[in-house]
Amino acid sequence: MTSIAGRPDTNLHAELLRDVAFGLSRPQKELPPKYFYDRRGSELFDEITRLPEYYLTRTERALLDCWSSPLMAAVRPASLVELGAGSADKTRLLLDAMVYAGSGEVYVPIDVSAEFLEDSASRLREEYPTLGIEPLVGDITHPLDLGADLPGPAIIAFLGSTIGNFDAASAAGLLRNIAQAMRTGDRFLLGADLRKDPKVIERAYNDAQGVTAEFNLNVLRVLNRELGADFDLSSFEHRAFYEGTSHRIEMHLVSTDDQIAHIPGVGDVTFAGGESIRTEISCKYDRESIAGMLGTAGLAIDRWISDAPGTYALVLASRVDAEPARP
Ligand code: SAH
Ligand code: AVI
Repeated sequence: MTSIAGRPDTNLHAELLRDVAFGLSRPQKELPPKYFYDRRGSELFDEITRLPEYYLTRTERALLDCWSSPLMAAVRPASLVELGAGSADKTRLLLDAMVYAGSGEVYVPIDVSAEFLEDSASRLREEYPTLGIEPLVGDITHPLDLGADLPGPAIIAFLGSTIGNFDAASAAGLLRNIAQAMRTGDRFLLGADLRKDPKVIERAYNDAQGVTAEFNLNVLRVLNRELGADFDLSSFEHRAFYEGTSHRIEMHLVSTDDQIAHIPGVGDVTFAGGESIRTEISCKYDRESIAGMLGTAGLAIDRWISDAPGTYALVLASRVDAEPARP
Protein backbone atom coordinates (compact mmCIF):
# COMPACT_ATOMS: atom_id res chain seq x y z
CA MET A 1 0.00 0.00 0.00
CA THR A 2 1.34 3.42 -0.92
CA SER A 3 1.04 6.77 0.83
CA ILE A 4 -0.64 9.59 -1.03
CA ALA A 5 1.74 12.13 -2.57
CA GLY A 6 3.02 14.73 -0.14
CA ARG A 7 2.38 12.76 3.06
CA PRO A 8 5.38 10.66 4.10
CA ASP A 9 4.45 8.64 7.21
CA THR A 10 7.36 10.17 9.20
CA ASN A 11 5.49 13.48 9.18
CA LEU A 12 2.37 12.06 10.82
CA HIS A 13 3.54 12.51 14.41
CA ALA A 14 4.75 16.06 13.75
CA GLU A 15 1.45 16.93 12.09
CA LEU A 16 -0.55 15.48 14.99
CA LEU A 17 1.52 17.50 17.49
CA ARG A 18 1.03 20.66 15.45
CA ASP A 19 -2.73 20.14 15.06
CA VAL A 20 -3.20 19.39 18.76
CA ALA A 21 -1.07 22.35 19.90
CA PHE A 22 -2.92 24.69 17.56
CA GLY A 23 -6.43 23.33 18.18
CA LEU A 24 -6.22 23.20 21.98
CA SER A 25 -4.81 26.73 22.24
CA ARG A 26 -7.84 28.32 20.54
CA PRO A 27 -10.55 30.12 22.55
CA GLN A 28 -12.96 27.34 21.52
CA LYS A 29 -10.68 24.33 21.83
CA GLU A 30 -10.96 22.00 18.85
CA LEU A 31 -9.41 18.93 17.25
CA PRO A 32 -9.53 17.82 13.60
CA PRO A 33 -11.99 14.91 13.17
CA LYS A 34 -9.54 12.85 11.12
CA TYR A 35 -7.92 11.80 14.44
CA PHE A 36 -11.02 9.81 15.42
CA TYR A 37 -10.05 7.17 12.91
CA ASP A 38 -7.57 4.68 14.28
CA ARG A 39 -8.78 1.08 13.88
CA ARG A 40 -11.13 1.36 16.86
CA GLY A 41 -12.50 4.70 15.61
CA SER A 42 -13.20 3.22 12.18
CA GLU A 43 -14.94 0.24 13.79
CA LEU A 44 -17.02 2.55 15.98
CA PHE A 45 -18.00 4.59 12.95
CA ASP A 46 -19.10 1.38 11.21
CA GLU A 47 -21.23 0.60 14.27
CA ILE A 48 -22.75 4.09 14.03
CA THR A 49 -23.78 3.40 10.43
CA ARG A 50 -25.96 0.51 11.66
CA LEU A 51 -27.72 2.47 14.43
CA PRO A 52 -31.46 3.06 14.01
CA GLU A 53 -31.03 6.80 14.67
CA TYR A 54 -28.27 7.23 12.06
CA TYR A 55 -30.39 7.57 8.91
CA LEU A 56 -27.54 8.82 6.67
CA THR A 57 -25.94 5.53 5.65
CA ARG A 58 -29.10 3.56 4.94
CA THR A 59 -30.57 6.47 2.94
CA GLU A 60 -27.41 6.83 0.86
CA ARG A 61 -27.34 3.06 0.36
CA ALA A 62 -30.93 3.10 -0.95
CA LEU A 63 -30.05 5.87 -3.41
CA LEU A 64 -26.95 3.99 -4.58
CA ASP A 65 -29.03 0.85 -4.93
CA CYS A 66 -31.36 2.61 -7.41
CA TRP A 67 -28.83 4.72 -9.19
CA SER A 68 -25.50 2.85 -9.45
CA SER A 69 -26.46 0.84 -12.54
CA PRO A 70 -27.74 3.71 -14.71
CA LEU A 71 -24.83 5.87 -13.54
CA MET A 72 -22.17 3.30 -14.43
CA ALA A 73 -23.89 2.39 -17.72
CA ALA A 74 -23.87 6.05 -18.75
CA VAL A 75 -20.38 7.09 -17.56
CA ARG A 76 -18.64 3.71 -18.14
CA PRO A 77 -15.74 4.58 -15.81
CA ALA A 78 -12.51 2.61 -15.96
CA SER A 79 -11.57 3.80 -12.45
CA LEU A 80 -13.38 4.55 -9.24
CA VAL A 81 -11.40 6.67 -6.75
CA GLU A 82 -13.01 7.04 -3.33
CA LEU A 83 -12.08 9.69 -0.77
CA GLY A 84 -12.46 8.63 2.88
CA ALA A 85 -13.54 5.15 1.78
CA GLY A 86 -13.69 3.53 5.24
CA SER A 87 -15.10 0.00 4.99
CA ALA A 88 -16.27 0.70 1.40
CA ASP A 89 -19.42 -1.18 2.28
CA LYS A 90 -21.87 0.88 0.18
CA THR A 91 -19.20 1.26 -2.49
CA ARG A 92 -19.81 -2.37 -3.44
CA LEU A 93 -23.03 -1.21 -5.13
CA LEU A 94 -20.94 1.06 -7.36
CA LEU A 95 -18.27 -1.60 -7.91
CA ASP A 96 -20.86 -4.23 -8.88
CA ALA A 97 -22.40 -1.83 -11.38
CA MET A 98 -19.00 -0.78 -12.74
CA VAL A 99 -18.03 -4.41 -13.31
CA TYR A 100 -21.45 -5.17 -14.86
CA ALA A 101 -21.06 -2.19 -17.23
CA GLY A 102 -17.90 -3.90 -18.45
CA SER A 103 -15.76 -0.77 -18.11
CA GLY A 104 -14.22 -1.16 -14.63
CA GLU A 105 -10.48 -1.70 -14.25
CA VAL A 106 -9.34 -0.08 -10.99
CA TYR A 107 -10.67 0.92 -7.57
CA VAL A 108 -8.56 3.34 -5.50
CA PRO A 109 -9.85 3.77 -1.91
CA ILE A 110 -8.10 6.62 -0.09
CA ASP A 111 -8.21 6.93 3.70
CA VAL A 112 -6.16 8.02 6.74
CA SER A 113 -7.13 4.89 8.66
CA ALA A 114 -4.26 2.71 7.37
CA GLU A 115 -4.92 -0.69 9.00
CA PHE A 116 -8.64 -0.52 8.42
CA LEU A 117 -8.06 0.46 4.78
CA GLU A 118 -5.71 -2.48 4.19
CA ASP A 119 -8.20 -4.94 5.74
CA SER A 120 -11.00 -3.63 3.61
CA ALA A 121 -8.78 -3.71 0.47
CA SER A 122 -7.88 -7.39 1.16
CA ARG A 123 -11.57 -8.31 1.29
CA LEU A 124 -12.27 -6.36 -1.91
CA ARG A 125 -9.43 -8.16 -3.76
CA GLU A 126 -11.18 -11.46 -3.04
CA GLU A 127 -14.62 -10.17 -3.97
CA TYR A 128 -13.55 -8.36 -7.17
CA PRO A 129 -10.81 -10.46 -8.81
CA THR A 130 -11.19 -8.61 -12.14
CA LEU A 131 -10.51 -5.18 -10.60
CA GLY A 132 -7.17 -3.72 -9.53
CA ILE A 133 -7.65 -2.71 -5.89
CA GLU A 134 -5.07 0.00 -5.17
CA PRO A 135 -5.50 1.56 -1.70
CA LEU A 136 -3.77 4.81 -0.82
CA VAL A 137 -3.13 5.92 2.75
CA GLY A 138 -3.39 9.66 2.83
CA ASP A 139 -5.06 12.87 3.84
CA ILE A 140 -7.72 13.94 1.37
CA THR A 141 -7.22 17.60 2.30
CA HIS A 142 -3.82 17.45 0.64
CA PRO A 143 -3.55 18.01 -3.13
CA LEU A 144 -4.87 14.98 -4.96
CA ASP A 145 -2.56 13.30 -7.45
CA LEU A 146 -4.43 10.65 -9.44
CA GLY A 147 -1.25 9.57 -11.22
CA ALA A 148 -0.75 9.72 -14.97
CA ASP A 149 -1.50 6.03 -15.44
CA LEU A 150 -4.94 5.93 -13.77
CA PRO A 151 -7.24 4.62 -16.52
CA GLY A 152 -9.96 7.06 -17.58
CA PRO A 153 -12.60 8.07 -17.36
CA ALA A 154 -12.64 8.04 -13.57
CA ILE A 155 -15.40 8.70 -11.08
CA ILE A 156 -14.10 10.36 -7.91
CA ALA A 157 -16.58 9.50 -5.17
CA PHE A 158 -16.90 11.26 -1.81
CA LEU A 159 -19.70 9.46 0.00
CA GLY A 160 -21.21 9.40 3.48
CA SER A 161 -21.56 13.21 3.67
CA THR A 162 -17.96 13.37 4.93
CA ILE A 163 -17.79 16.73 3.08
CA GLY A 164 -19.95 18.01 5.98
CA ASN A 165 -17.09 17.45 8.42
CA PHE A 166 -15.18 20.31 6.78
CA ASP A 167 -15.94 24.00 7.30
CA ALA A 168 -16.76 26.11 4.24
CA ALA A 169 -13.16 27.17 3.55
CA SER A 170 -11.71 23.65 3.94
CA ALA A 171 -14.52 22.10 1.88
CA ALA A 172 -13.90 24.65 -0.88
CA GLY A 173 -10.16 23.85 -0.84
CA LEU A 174 -10.82 20.12 -0.93
CA LEU A 175 -13.27 20.46 -3.83
CA ARG A 176 -10.83 22.68 -5.73
CA ASN A 177 -8.14 20.00 -5.33
CA ILE A 178 -10.58 17.42 -6.69
CA ALA A 179 -11.55 19.62 -9.65
CA GLN A 180 -7.88 20.23 -10.43
CA ALA A 181 -7.14 16.50 -10.41
CA MET A 182 -10.05 15.70 -12.76
CA ARG A 183 -9.23 15.03 -16.39
CA THR A 184 -11.48 15.24 -19.43
CA GLY A 185 -14.41 12.85 -18.97
CA ASP A 186 -13.85 12.36 -15.21
CA ARG A 187 -16.82 12.91 -12.90
CA PHE A 188 -17.26 13.73 -9.22
CA LEU A 189 -19.89 11.88 -7.17
CA LEU A 190 -20.84 13.48 -3.86
CA GLY A 191 -23.08 12.10 -1.09
CA ALA A 192 -24.57 14.88 1.09
CA ASP A 193 -26.93 14.98 4.05
CA LEU A 194 -29.74 17.52 3.58
CA ARG A 195 -31.31 20.00 6.03
CA LYS A 196 -34.33 18.65 7.86
CA ASP A 197 -36.08 18.68 11.23
CA PRO A 198 -33.24 19.40 13.70
CA LYS A 199 -34.69 16.82 16.13
CA VAL A 200 -34.09 14.05 13.57
CA ILE A 201 -30.52 15.25 13.03
CA GLU A 202 -29.78 15.60 16.75
CA ARG A 203 -31.06 12.06 17.43
CA ALA A 204 -28.62 10.72 14.83
CA TYR A 205 -25.68 12.16 16.83
CA ASN A 206 -27.03 11.28 20.30
CA ASP A 207 -27.86 7.60 19.93
CA ALA A 208 -29.45 5.70 22.77
CA GLN A 209 -26.68 3.07 22.93
CA GLY A 210 -23.94 5.67 23.37
CA VAL A 211 -21.88 4.52 20.37
CA THR A 212 -21.46 8.09 19.11
CA ALA A 213 -20.26 9.12 22.58
CA GLU A 214 -17.64 6.34 22.48
CA PHE A 215 -16.61 7.41 18.97
CA ASN A 216 -16.24 10.99 20.18
CA LEU A 217 -14.15 9.99 23.22
CA ASN A 218 -11.93 7.87 20.98
CA VAL A 219 -10.05 10.97 19.86
CA LEU A 220 -8.74 11.39 23.43
CA ARG A 221 -7.74 7.73 23.45
CA VAL A 222 -5.75 8.39 20.26
CA LEU A 223 -3.97 11.38 21.85
CA ASN A 224 -3.15 9.35 24.98
CA ARG A 225 -1.67 6.54 22.90
CA GLU A 226 0.07 8.51 20.14
CA LEU A 227 1.37 11.42 22.22
CA GLY A 228 1.53 9.90 25.71
CA ALA A 229 -1.09 12.39 26.92
CA ASP A 230 -3.04 11.72 30.13
CA PHE A 231 -6.62 12.69 29.28
CA ASP A 232 -8.99 11.16 31.83
CA LEU A 233 -11.78 9.89 29.58
CA SER A 234 -14.18 9.55 32.49
CA SER A 235 -14.15 13.32 33.02
CA PHE A 236 -15.28 14.25 29.52
CA GLU A 237 -18.85 13.93 28.26
CA HIS A 238 -20.22 13.70 24.74
CA ARG A 239 -22.46 16.56 23.62
CA ALA A 240 -23.95 17.05 20.14
CA PHE A 241 -26.37 19.80 19.13
CA TYR A 242 -27.70 21.36 15.93
CA GLU A 243 -26.59 24.91 15.26
CA GLY A 244 -29.38 26.30 13.07
CA THR A 245 -27.63 29.44 11.80
CA SER A 246 -24.78 27.52 10.21
CA HIS A 247 -26.92 24.41 9.52
CA ARG A 248 -24.59 22.03 11.26
CA ILE A 249 -24.25 19.56 14.07
CA GLU A 250 -21.47 20.39 16.48
CA MET A 251 -19.99 17.57 18.46
CA HIS A 252 -18.10 18.44 21.66
CA LEU A 253 -16.33 16.74 24.55
CA VAL A 254 -17.29 18.65 27.68
CA SER A 255 -14.96 18.65 30.68
CA THR A 256 -16.99 17.69 33.76
CA ASP A 257 -14.48 19.35 36.15
CA ASP A 258 -11.64 21.84 36.33
CA GLN A 259 -8.69 19.77 35.18
CA ILE A 260 -5.30 19.80 33.45
CA ALA A 261 -4.26 17.42 30.70
CA HIS A 262 -0.52 16.89 30.19
CA ILE A 263 0.50 16.37 26.57
CA PRO A 264 4.21 15.67 25.97
CA GLY A 265 5.47 17.90 23.17
CA VAL A 266 2.53 20.28 23.58
CA GLY A 267 2.42 21.17 27.28
CA ASP A 268 -0.30 21.41 29.91
CA VAL A 269 -3.81 22.17 28.74
CA THR A 270 -6.19 23.61 31.31
CA PHE A 271 -9.94 22.95 31.24
CA ALA A 272 -12.54 24.72 33.34
CA GLY A 273 -15.55 22.60 34.34
CA GLY A 274 -18.08 22.86 31.49
CA GLU A 275 -15.47 23.91 28.94
CA SER A 276 -15.43 21.83 25.77
CA ILE A 277 -13.33 20.64 22.87
CA ARG A 278 -15.19 20.83 19.56
CA THR A 279 -14.28 17.54 17.92
CA GLU A 280 -16.43 17.63 14.80
CA ILE A 281 -18.87 19.66 12.76
CA SER A 282 -21.29 17.95 10.39
CA CYS A 283 -22.80 20.45 7.94
CA LYS A 284 -26.20 19.88 6.36
CA TYR A 285 -27.03 21.20 2.91
CA ASP A 286 -29.72 22.10 0.41
CA ARG A 287 -29.39 22.13 -3.35
CA GLU A 288 -28.46 25.79 -3.45
CA SER A 289 -25.65 25.47 -0.91
CA ILE A 290 -24.25 22.42 -2.69
CA ALA A 291 -24.40 24.11 -6.11
CA GLY A 292 -22.63 27.15 -4.59
CA MET A 293 -19.94 25.06 -2.92
CA LEU A 294 -19.28 23.07 -6.12
CA GLY A 295 -19.41 26.24 -8.21
CA THR A 296 -16.60 27.94 -6.27
CA ALA A 297 -14.45 24.91 -7.06
CA GLY A 298 -15.25 25.06 -10.78
CA LEU A 299 -17.70 22.14 -10.67
CA ALA A 300 -21.30 22.05 -11.89
CA ILE A 301 -24.13 19.65 -11.08
CA ASP A 302 -25.04 17.18 -13.88
CA ARG A 303 -27.50 15.08 -11.87
CA TRP A 304 -29.18 15.46 -8.47
CA ILE A 305 -30.75 12.33 -7.00
CA SER A 306 -32.64 12.55 -3.73
CA ASP A 307 -35.17 10.46 -1.85
CA ALA A 308 -38.78 11.74 -1.82
CA PRO A 309 -38.68 13.35 1.66
CA GLY A 310 -35.42 15.10 0.72
CA THR A 311 -33.35 13.40 3.41
CA TYR A 312 -30.14 12.95 1.47
CA ALA A 313 -28.70 13.60 -2.00
CA LEU A 314 -26.29 12.01 -4.42
CA VAL A 315 -24.83 14.59 -6.76
CA LEU A 316 -22.93 13.95 -9.97
CA ALA A 317 -20.75 16.86 -11.10
CA SER A 318 -18.31 17.75 -13.86
CA ARG A 319 -15.78 20.49 -14.29
CA VAL A 320 -17.51 23.56 -15.69
CA ASP A 321 -14.92 23.71 -18.46
CA ALA A 322 -15.72 20.11 -19.50
CA GLU A 323 -18.06 19.07 -22.32
CA PRO A 324 -21.65 18.80 -20.99
CA ALA A 325 -22.85 15.22 -20.50
CA ARG A 326 -26.10 13.95 -19.00
CA PRO A 327 -26.32 10.42 -17.67
N1 SAH B 1 -17.18 6.68 3.10
C1 SAH B 1 -17.58 5.84 4.21
C2 SAH B 1 -16.86 6.23 5.50
C3 SAH B 1 -17.24 7.60 6.04
S1 SAH B 1 -16.45 7.89 7.61
C4 SAH B 1 -19.06 5.89 4.37
O1 SAH B 1 -19.72 6.58 3.60
O2 SAH B 1 -19.60 5.21 5.26
C5 SAH B 1 -15.22 9.03 7.14
C6 SAH B 1 -14.00 8.32 6.55
O3 SAH B 1 -13.10 9.32 6.07
C7 SAH B 1 -13.26 7.49 7.57
O4 SAH B 1 -12.94 6.25 7.02
C8 SAH B 1 -12.00 8.32 7.88
O5 SAH B 1 -10.88 7.52 8.21
C9 SAH B 1 -11.82 9.08 6.59
N2 SAH B 1 -11.20 10.39 6.76
C10 SAH B 1 -11.58 11.38 7.61
N3 SAH B 1 -10.81 12.46 7.44
C11 SAH B 1 -9.91 12.14 6.46
C12 SAH B 1 -8.84 12.84 5.86
N4 SAH B 1 -8.54 14.09 6.20
N5 SAH B 1 -8.13 12.20 4.88
C13 SAH B 1 -8.44 10.91 4.53
N6 SAH B 1 -9.43 10.20 5.08
C14 SAH B 1 -10.16 10.81 6.03
C1 AVI C 1 -18.09 10.62 8.66
N1 AVI C 1 -19.09 11.64 8.95
C2 AVI C 1 -19.84 11.99 7.74
C3 AVI C 1 -19.96 11.33 10.08
C4 AVI C 1 -21.04 12.42 10.22
O1 AVI C 1 -22.22 12.07 10.24
O2 AVI C 1 -20.70 13.60 10.27
C5 AVI C 1 -19.18 11.17 11.36
C6 AVI C 1 -20.03 10.99 12.56
N2 AVI C 1 -19.86 11.61 13.70
C7 AVI C 1 -20.76 11.21 14.56
N3 AVI C 1 -21.54 10.34 13.96
C8 AVI C 1 -21.09 10.18 12.71
